[in-house]
Amino acid sequence: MEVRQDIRNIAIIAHVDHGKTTLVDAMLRQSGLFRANEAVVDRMMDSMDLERERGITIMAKNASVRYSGVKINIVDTPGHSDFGGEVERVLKMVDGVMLLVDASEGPLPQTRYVLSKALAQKLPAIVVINKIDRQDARAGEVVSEVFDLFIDLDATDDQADFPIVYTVARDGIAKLALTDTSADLRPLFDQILKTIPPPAAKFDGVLQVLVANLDYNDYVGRLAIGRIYAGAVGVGDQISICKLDGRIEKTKVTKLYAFEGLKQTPIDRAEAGEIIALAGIEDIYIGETVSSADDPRPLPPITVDEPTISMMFSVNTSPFSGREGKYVTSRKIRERLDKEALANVAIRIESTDAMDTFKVSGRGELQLAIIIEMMRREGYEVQVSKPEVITRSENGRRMEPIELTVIDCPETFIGVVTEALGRRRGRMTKMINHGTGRVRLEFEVPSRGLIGFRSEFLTDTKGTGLLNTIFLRWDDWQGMISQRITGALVADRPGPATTYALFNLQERGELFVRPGTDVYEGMVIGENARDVDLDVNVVKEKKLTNMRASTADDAMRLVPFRELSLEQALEFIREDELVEVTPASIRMRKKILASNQRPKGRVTE
Ligand SMILES: Nc1nc2c(ncn2[C@@H]2O[C@H](COP(=O)(O)OP(=O)(O)OP(=O)(O)O)[C@@H](O)[C@H]2O)c(=O)[nH]1
Ligand SMILES: [Mg+2]
Repeated sequence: MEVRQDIRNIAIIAHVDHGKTTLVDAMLRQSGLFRANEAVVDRMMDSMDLERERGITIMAKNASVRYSGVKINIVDTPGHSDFGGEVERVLKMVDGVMLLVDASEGPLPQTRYVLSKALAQKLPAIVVINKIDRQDARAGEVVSEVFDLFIDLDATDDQADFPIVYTVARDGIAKLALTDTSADLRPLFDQILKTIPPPAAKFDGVLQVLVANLDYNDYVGRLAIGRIYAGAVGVGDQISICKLDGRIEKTKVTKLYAFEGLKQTPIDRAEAGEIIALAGIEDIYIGETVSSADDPRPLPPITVDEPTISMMFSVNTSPFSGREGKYVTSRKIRERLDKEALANVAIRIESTDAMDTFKVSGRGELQLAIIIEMMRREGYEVQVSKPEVITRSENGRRMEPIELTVIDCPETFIGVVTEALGRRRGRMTKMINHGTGRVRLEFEVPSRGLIGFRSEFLTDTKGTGLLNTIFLRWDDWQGMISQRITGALVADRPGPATTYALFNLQERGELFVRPGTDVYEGMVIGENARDVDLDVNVVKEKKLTNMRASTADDAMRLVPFRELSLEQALEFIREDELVEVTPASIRMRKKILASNQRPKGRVTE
């Protein structure tokens, strides 16, 4: 093994929102990549539309900066637990991590998860305590909580002897002690060069590149991103792709890139230790190895944790099918889902007994909702079922996933939250009172009980609560958990909803449609306050009488209807209902549309 001093490879990992992407921004800015007056957006790495809209990172991405003659390749990762698979696989590209922790919130479930993955790969960590500018920052305490976390995760002495850097990512400031004065990130850059080992590899060995990420570039199409573990690669070289199924495919390198700042720059040749992107290879997937043409040596494939939740995706069978989307057939849907699974190792697609239905499994509701949202923006129509947890059987016993649920909320809500989680078979395991008026509660809850919990929780805590969950273990099936206890208001015939009909229905419960919305028989148009489904006529017109009717419509004041987002609709539906998703609409419907074929009765089991 030899080392090369001119490169460092590092990933930035943390719980959601602790400031990873903001810190990468500051690092890019300070490396002199942009002209002083050049306008650059915030959170530059969050380049996908959905990332910008939601303010979260969804996919891991590469960038690089140069400091003191050294190229630092940085991988920004998502912090939301649903995208944990992204973090696991990109750790294969790096020699160390920056573990970011919010100076007020301290370590949260995903901090633990990503740290455990980094420790398992024996990566050294720099602990970065970010947001020390917060009014409620408690940096000292947070450092000792982080230390406890390392110990709890069986870190080696070396790992637990981590350096600490304090930052205000938003202002681009880093310091080694809270009392230091500093105006930039130099202390952090210096610490990276000091702590993160330079890549070690066999430079004259047989070429081995593990593909850890895929990307697309408008000019050259698909890019396979990975680190060169051994050997070197140049444009024009003959190479082989070691496929996941054991096949070896020969091809030639036509385009090779390295990361410079936010961009991929064409290069002629790269050596072990560097992170590169290869273009022009159509069928290349995550986990495959690029190796020499005549002596192919595959690296162990990438494995990530198993999915915990699944949903059925099927062809839109509503009467409105094909009205708003471009792609509606099962073949199109299957192709799109397969493509997703190739770029996203934490997703699984399976066929089912029904020809036009596919089972899609992932790490959480958000991850699946993001896939649906991307599909509808691309012009797909699809209908999806209520998310279900994946169970397994061990020695003939049915097991289900249990999640550690960490809640941070004002003291006054302890009662409602405990009660709500109790109904969902949650057990409180810890309660910490910081003495600030807020408490931290920890529960063990079956994943099943958490489906649809988030919106209830936000309502219960008047938007002030923080909720974080993470897979803990498999355990015995915890028994029945009741779902939505209200029924649905279901349209009994097609047509446009009328003000008159909606006005008369609104006292029964909350409505999801506005006057003029086209409905069909079996479409869920509202929530019935009682625990039965109710077939209703929403297209009814007022009978014309001899009386002049001009004032009547004005007098009918409608309570504002509630337009459900995709995630809210997924949380709302019951087992006998579906969400219909098209580029223009999100509708909810009964699985069985015809009223006379639907079983009637109370919806509670
Ligand atoms: N007060 C304060 N806020 C910060 C600081 N750094 C980041 N933030 C804010 O924290 C929020 C989250 O920042 P991001 O950089 O998107 O966090 P992230 O860790 O990349 O989030 P995910 O990728 O979704 O996990 C943003 O509103 C930032 O402006 C800081 O040093 N101080
Ligand atoms: Mg981010």
